[in-house]
Amino acid sequence: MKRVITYGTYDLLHYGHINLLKRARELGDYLIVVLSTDEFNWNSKHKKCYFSYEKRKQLLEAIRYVDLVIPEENWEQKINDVKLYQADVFVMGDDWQGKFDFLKDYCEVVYLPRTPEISTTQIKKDLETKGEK
Ligand code: C2G
Repeated sequence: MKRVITYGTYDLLHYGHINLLKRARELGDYLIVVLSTDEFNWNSKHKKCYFSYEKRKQLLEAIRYVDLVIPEENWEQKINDVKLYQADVFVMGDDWQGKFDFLKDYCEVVYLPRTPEISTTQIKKDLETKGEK
């Protein structure tokens, strides 16, 4: 069984995330999503999530491409995760191009093209603008 692993916040889940998860899953037989906890997002990524970790986990677990959701608590856990979950492929969107090449010593590293026109930031901006009309 070819195991794929990917990381993210996945807040305000949108079709760009789904596109990524679909393609990641197609690279193997089993997809693990390591989901940033609320604390990690706030302390290390300076992101305030709209949905809590539990709600974001619930959403991801409902996606047909996702087989397992586990917490991402720090930047340093990836090597251990790849070993512990026996991941064969590490996948991220290409906004992270090159940032995780150190994992090539442990597994295949694949950066997939982002879905360009959608982002959580854009959604929030659009909602604010619409709210002003
Ligand atoms: N993504 C995408 N297209 C978009 C938006 C996001 O392909 N329009 C991808 C990102 O490249 C990433 C995944 O969807 O691979 C999750 O995106 P985020 O939740 O923004 O993840 P991020 O905050 O970048 O967290 O340790 C790594 C970090 O946890 C990554």
